[in-house]
Amino acid sequence: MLNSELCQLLGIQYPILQGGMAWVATAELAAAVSNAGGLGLIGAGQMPPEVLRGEIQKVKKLTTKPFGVNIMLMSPFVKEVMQVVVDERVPVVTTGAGNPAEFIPALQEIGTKVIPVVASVALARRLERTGVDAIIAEGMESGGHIGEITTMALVPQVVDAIALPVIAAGGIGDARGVVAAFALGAKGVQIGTRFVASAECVAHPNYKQVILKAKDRSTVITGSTTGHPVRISENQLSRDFSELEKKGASIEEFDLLGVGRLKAAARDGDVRNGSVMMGQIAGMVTSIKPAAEILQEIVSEIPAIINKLTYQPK
Ligand code: TUI
Repeated sequence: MLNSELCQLLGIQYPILQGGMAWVATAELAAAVSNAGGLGLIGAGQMPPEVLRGEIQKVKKLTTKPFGVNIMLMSPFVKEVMQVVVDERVPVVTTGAGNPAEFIPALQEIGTKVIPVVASVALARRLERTGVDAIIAEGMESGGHIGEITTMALVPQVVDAIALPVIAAGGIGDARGVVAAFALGAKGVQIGTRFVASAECVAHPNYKQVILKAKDRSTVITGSTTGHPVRISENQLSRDFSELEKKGASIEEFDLLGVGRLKAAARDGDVRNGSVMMGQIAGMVTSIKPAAEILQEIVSEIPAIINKLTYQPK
């Protein structure tokens, strides 16, 4: 039922990618999603290159299926991390938080599929000309580093602007979201927050609990004034950020407050002063399940959702 050209392109069963979330998406989660028929990804975040190599080698032991690495382009190790991905011949690379143009030729030379995340039509157009394989259009419903346009508005505009397959991301957490994304013209979806609440995800139990307890309005956007808006759960850290913004603090002051906070939340469980990145769909995530079950549930509910799209008088 759920199929598209993305499945052939990436060698996967379902056109569902797992978000490559820093400190959260490790080898265990990536392998679980890939083994279940989606595309699992390791979130490289700001990982040192040799740590990433270890994670890649672990995924290779846990699955024979295709997998990917998300490279966060603001990482201080971005060049070294790209080299590791090339050395290890990672099948798929997604990128975030910047323009990956300079890295694309080296990846494509070894046959790696390159799928950048964009938050605007302009960057989607520019990257299409560099020969990337697909584009992820990420709306501002997502957790973490975001753009300024919603998924509902961004996806159809990117679909109209380029010929490449578009993968929708941001605010998608169940079969309804998948069907909606396909209605907007997407050929696949990327799901992040819902997979954080999975058994295989290494995020600290406190972090998962924040997602399970979340309501629709539990996230806030911090750092808009610095040009790097980030969606996180509302907590002491978000209030501290908001105070800084009111004082008109510099980008340096923001960075200082932000350093190490994602790890503090995701690994040490400090959900008060740490950065609990999660998307707006956190409010509908109510249980922790194995990643394969999450994927199967989404896929199996799609036919019923499609059936309900047309009015059937009784
Ligand atoms: O990358 C993400 N989400 C993230 S990355 C992250 S870790 C982090 N660490 C330190 C500082 C900030 C974040 C947590 N969440 N999503 C993909 C994404 N990319 N969303 C938006 C963008 C984006 C924004 C602007 C992509 C390209 C872009 O263009 C810049 C340009 O050069 O045109």
